Amino acid sequence: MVTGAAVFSATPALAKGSGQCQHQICMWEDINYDGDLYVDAPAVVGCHDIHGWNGDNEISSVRNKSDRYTLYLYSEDGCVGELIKLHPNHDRADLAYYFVNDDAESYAVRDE
Ligand SMILES: [Ca+2]
Ligand SMILES: [Ca+2]
Repeated sequence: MVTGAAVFSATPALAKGSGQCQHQICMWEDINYDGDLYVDAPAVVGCHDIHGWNGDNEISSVRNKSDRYTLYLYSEDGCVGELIKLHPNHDRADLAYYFVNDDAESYAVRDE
């Protein structure tokens, strides 16, 4: 696990051109922060929907750019069914590596 994570964490710099987002919580359709940017939102504490038409069950890479808040992804709307947790200033270039690719339907921002 640790070895694989190190390999993935070395790649984000290459995807910088397509991987830009304006706010702190960012989720893309494709791995390596590419494809459609379905979520580009400020880190507001609480439960938030990923849009049901463009976003639900499509998220493949995620960034939590907040230096304070923790991000959780859930398999169902309403923050039900926790998939993965991202500490502040963490990202995941390929959610398939964590067996949660194309599964998220909502997310929560928490002050922990
Ligand atoms: Ca996807
Ligand atoms: Ca949703």
